Amino acid sequence: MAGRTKPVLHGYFRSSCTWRVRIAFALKGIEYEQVPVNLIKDGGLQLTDEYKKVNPMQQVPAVTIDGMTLSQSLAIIQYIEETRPDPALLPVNPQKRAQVRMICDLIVSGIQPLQNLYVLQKIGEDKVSWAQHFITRGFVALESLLKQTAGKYCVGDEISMADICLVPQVYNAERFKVDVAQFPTIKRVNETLLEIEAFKVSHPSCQPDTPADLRA
Ligand SMILES: N[C@@H](CCC(=O)N[C@@H](CS)C(=O)NCC(=O)O)C(=O)O
Repeated sequence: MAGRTKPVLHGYFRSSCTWRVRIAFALKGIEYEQVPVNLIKDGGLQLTDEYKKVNPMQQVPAVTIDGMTLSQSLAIIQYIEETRPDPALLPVNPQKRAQVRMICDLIVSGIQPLQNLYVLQKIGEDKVSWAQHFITRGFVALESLLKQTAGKYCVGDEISMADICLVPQVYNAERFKVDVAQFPTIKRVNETLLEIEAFKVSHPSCQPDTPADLRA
């Protein structure tokens, strides 16, 4: 929109929560700037006093937009949806909207936090099996829900916030060597979404802070 300065996304190429926001921006055709926050370098730049002023939770993403800074990827995406409504990322039908939110919450509250970096660092040696356990447990539930709600995408045939949450979580599952083929609906919808331009341009393999050896 004319007169608006570009939003600034504080994020990390491989952060699934940051990827959600990149997908939302891409789907809506919103130009934005990226400020990388390296979650690994020097013990994690998200833990610096400087970044704590951006997001007191010391996580990415955070977005500076319309004169304020927001954290929490779904709050950011909801704000973008309410202020830049086209194309819509929530269905009009209240039942479908509820299904979209149910799937978002399952992923955003029920899976991702249990396999987040900070949690895994506390777990220690068992971190891979811990992450696999909670991703698999979540995907068993998600597969069963998607069998009821999915059309081409997570809920029917329109791309929604549920799809924005799904693709980065499948990427995480693959990083932790969870066999996604066990979940045919998740696998099919993910593959369909990965063909869409907004999901391609926002992929972790092609961000400004993607290291050379991980670039596609
Ligand atoms: N609920 C938050 C979760 C944010 C989050 O867990 N971010 C991760 C990357 S996906 C992070 O910054 N991890 C850094 C750490 O654990 O120290 C959101 O949706 O934005």
